[in-house]
Amino acid sequence: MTRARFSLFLCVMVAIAVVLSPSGNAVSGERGSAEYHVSGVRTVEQRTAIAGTGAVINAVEDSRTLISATPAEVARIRELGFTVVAEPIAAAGPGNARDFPAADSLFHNYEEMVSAVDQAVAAHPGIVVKQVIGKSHEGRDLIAVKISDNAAADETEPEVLFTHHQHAREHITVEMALYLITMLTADYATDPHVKSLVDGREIWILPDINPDGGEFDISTGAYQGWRKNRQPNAGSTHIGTDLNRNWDYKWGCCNGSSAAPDSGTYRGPAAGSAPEVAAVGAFVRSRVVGGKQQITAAIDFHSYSELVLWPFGWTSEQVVPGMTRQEYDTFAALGRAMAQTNGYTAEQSSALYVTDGAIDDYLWGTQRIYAYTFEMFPATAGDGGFYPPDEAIARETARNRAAVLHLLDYADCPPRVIGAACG
Ligand code: 0X9
Ligand code: CA
Ligand code: CA
Ligand code: CA
Ligand code: ZN
Repeated sequence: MTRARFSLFLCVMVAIAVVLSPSGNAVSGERGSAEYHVSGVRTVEQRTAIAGTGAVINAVEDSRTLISATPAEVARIRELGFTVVAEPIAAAGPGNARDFPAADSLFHNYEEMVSAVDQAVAAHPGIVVKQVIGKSHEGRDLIAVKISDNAAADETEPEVLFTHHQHAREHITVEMALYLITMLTADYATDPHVKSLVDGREIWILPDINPDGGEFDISTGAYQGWRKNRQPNAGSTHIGTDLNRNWDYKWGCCNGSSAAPDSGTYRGPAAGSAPEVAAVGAFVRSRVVGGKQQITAAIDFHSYSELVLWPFGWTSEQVVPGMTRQEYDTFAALGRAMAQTNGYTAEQSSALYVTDGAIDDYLWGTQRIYAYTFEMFPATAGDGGFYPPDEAIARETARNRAAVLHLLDYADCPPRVIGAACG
């Protein structure tokens, strides 16, 4: 609906004291796209066609696919011959809460995340260092936490990168970062495996690379279903770039993102146009020391669907320029080994649907970093989708402990996982 009709709608709804649906809840501006079911979807080609309209694919079920989409994207999916049915929308809560709903208070908002990091630095000064690597569009600090022995010094140890919260509504990924910080520091004194990895690696954790989107998502007391950052778009009233379509490798190449600013997968006007992507990208490139990228392995955490994904996302092919058979086999073997530990499904990311401009393709394609995407709990919309209850945090973050330690184990030489040598 138009902004004017929308305001009228809002006034009427408030006046008659009816509980507002979030699609009508624009206290802080526009909400994320509405959610739908597309039925009869069985193949990756069908999903890629649906994603090609710019719709966000949220989950893949047996024959249905759950999406977030604008009205124009829904119309295009219907033109493709699919049946698209709107999902019921949860009721909204009180306005301007600027925090998680009380029932989900264990989740960390941005300020709580920063104080948790500061506490870890204070409690373990030798092995935890905090850096500010840039600012979000709205001016929040983008934080990197380094964990290693002699953390203040740049030593010649394999470096590993964990990135979190590219997508605003995927709050459990921030909890994953805080879990890793707590686990690596608390277990350092008692667990020889953790100690040897902290001593022998330089571990970079970026707990929240889309703080503006995350704060917007919880700004009203009702989840907004927001995905993108909060950067305005020139010539459009619609806000936000999908950070995971804005990376500078085959950006916009392959119908795996949208050119429309109102889309959930809007790729931005240029690669790296989002300040958050620009800052994290510059940080990654700053880890090239003496001509050699120090970071060898990475995980970018998302939710939901319980998946371990590897590049490339821009093509359904396994072996292409930029990915040899041996490199693909390394990705697959390490990915499957990690999935063995957490029970997720392991596959090439394009087995889900084609994406372009995603971080893992960038990290591998330009930096030769063995970069994975994890889609965390839950597996299905029925178990909470993007908004699982806070009771799930402890279990579902610890669930990835062994997978993360496994990646750290192989960070000295990922191809070792298939018995291959390193250069
Ligand atoms: O679409 C995405 O960016 C990821 N799914 S999410 O529901 N968290 O938005 C999946 C990305 C898969 N593609 C690559 N990893 N390249
Ligand atoms: Ca909280
Ligand atoms: Ca060190
Ligand atoms: Ca180093
Ligand atoms: Zn995501």
